[in-house]
Amino acid sequence: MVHSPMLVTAIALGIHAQLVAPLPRIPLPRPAPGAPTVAINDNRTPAGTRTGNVLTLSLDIVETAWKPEGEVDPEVPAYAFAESGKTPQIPGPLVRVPDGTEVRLILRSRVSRSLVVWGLRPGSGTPTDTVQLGVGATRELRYRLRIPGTYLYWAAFAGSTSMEDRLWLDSQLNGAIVVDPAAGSPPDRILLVSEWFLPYDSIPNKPFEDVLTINGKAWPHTERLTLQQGDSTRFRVINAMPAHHPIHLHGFYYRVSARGSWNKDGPIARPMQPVVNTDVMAPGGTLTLRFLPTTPGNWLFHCHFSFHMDETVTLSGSPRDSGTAPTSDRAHAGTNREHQMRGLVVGLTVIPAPSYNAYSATEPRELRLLVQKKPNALAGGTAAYGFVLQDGDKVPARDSVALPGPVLELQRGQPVRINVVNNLAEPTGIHWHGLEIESFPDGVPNWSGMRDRIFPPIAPNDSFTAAFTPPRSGTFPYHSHLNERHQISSGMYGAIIVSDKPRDLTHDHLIVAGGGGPEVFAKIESPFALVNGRVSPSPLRLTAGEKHRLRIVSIHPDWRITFTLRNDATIARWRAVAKDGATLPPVQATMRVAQLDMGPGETADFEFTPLRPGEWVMEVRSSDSGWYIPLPIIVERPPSRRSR
Ligand SMILES: [Cu+2]
Repeated sequence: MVHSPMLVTAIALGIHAQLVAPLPRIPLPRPAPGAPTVAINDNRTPAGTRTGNVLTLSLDIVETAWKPEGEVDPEVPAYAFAESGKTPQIPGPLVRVPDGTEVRLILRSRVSRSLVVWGLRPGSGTPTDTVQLGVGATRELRYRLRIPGTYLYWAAFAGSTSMEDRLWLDSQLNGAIVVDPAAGSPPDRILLVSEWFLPYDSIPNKPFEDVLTINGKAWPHTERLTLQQGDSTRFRVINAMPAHHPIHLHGFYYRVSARGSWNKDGPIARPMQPVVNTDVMAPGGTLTLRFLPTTPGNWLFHCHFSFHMDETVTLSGSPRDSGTAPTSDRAHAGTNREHQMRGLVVGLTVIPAPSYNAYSATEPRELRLLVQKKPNALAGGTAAYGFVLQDGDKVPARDSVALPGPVLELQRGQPVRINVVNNLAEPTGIHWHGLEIESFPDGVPNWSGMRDRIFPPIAPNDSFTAAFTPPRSGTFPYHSHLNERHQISSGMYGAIIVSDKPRDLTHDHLIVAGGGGPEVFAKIESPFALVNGRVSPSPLRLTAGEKHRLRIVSIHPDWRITFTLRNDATIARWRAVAKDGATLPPVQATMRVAQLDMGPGETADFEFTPLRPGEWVMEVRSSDSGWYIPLPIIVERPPSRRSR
């Protein structure tokens, strides 16, 4: 298939259009007449028949009709795997066996295109281990699954060389493979991420239709998971897409016990396991994690790229074929639906334990945080949306906006009540990302909270008070959790620093990289990004021979960002001390090269001791698009020597 260079770039970057005008929608292909309807696979029931250590499995590839969203949303054609004689499934049938099982597989094509199948025999690490499947062909395979882990088998049109070649018809040929250790695995859930992508070169600004799903459904139609407060929960996440995903869990940290790829996996030794609330999955990657849902209520597990969880990735509203005008529920549904979450979001409801007591606190500290708008403040003349803290009775100017938002300096263990006043002309909701607090103040409109007490969007001219007690010292972002691609891009982000004692600002520095205006599809070379609120940020001043803490917050909604601390000659070395606000255990707090790649929502703290005076720079660079913002770092002599 041939795409325009811009589209190829867009696919490669995983960046999609920022739409200003109403969406031009694309006529969708229709499923073939009589195509079987797909069954959604929750990945709980292993396929095939296992006798002793032999699994017998027969898989067909068929053309199907699939509803990745709701009942009134479009139905699209997609090839899918089916166990012979059973309903085709998206994702494909789950292959789950104990280590050492022999697989006797019959693979049959019932479609009109030749295919190539990858990953049936994972663990070898050999991506060239493929099966060619001609039109109507049958192949019989025997092999042993030997290395415990989480994997993906997948297929594509013959001639494809990677997952990137898949667009829509072959995009759902994905299935999970789990090889359990002989002793078995604790209970878990498998979440497989896939994309159905229809490019369409003749409509500028919206040259595609796209839907992203988890186990075959997109939010708000993804399976809602019910967990018990205090019950250890395990997920195996499989990314069947050629794009990264910063995977964020609200309310809790998770422990990563394995990071793999579709054909290779292996455990991380327990002392080295990252404990994080956001982790970037690689294209084709897998992530095995567990967490303890210690606080009841509604929580989210989602991709933190705004364009993987918003209207960019829904088919709702697309005409179903070229002869039909848009008849979607969205076309009839008021403006409220325009900004709801879509795509890669899973809702978790944690049922309270009998011992649960609702949060209460005495003598909270009161903060008043205004959400405001300043016209013409950003690239391209767009308005900045952002925050400003009110100091006492002095009301800030209605158009005052701090970029990034003011640092919320909180004290560990001290109750706080943040009164968020919405001075925008649109609703919002503010999320205190990474803080282990109650669900209700967590800030996801129409979701956070419990039972009949659910957080509503903060309406224009209304306010909301988030009451919580930060339990842990560290660096966290706060940001809008409504219409994120617009509101976060426009400046609705900042840092929360929770401390045990007042910070020494001469040795404790904050670097916040975030949006600098909503991106315009045709201008993706432009930064649309800010570091500490500026395109040319003010230098940080450090003292030679002394230890400094650098707190890095990556909160651009659209981009992964690479941070590199260097001078003309060399990249610096620094000591990692915290990730996502959690202090690293000593074995992980190692000296390392001062360069890292961070997705939206991640924070990382480092200790840096520059040995002598000089000029350094923190290079802040989009990992994908190449925009670059240098943050100068000036290392001065210690005062004693300076005064000589
Ligand atoms: Cu994503």
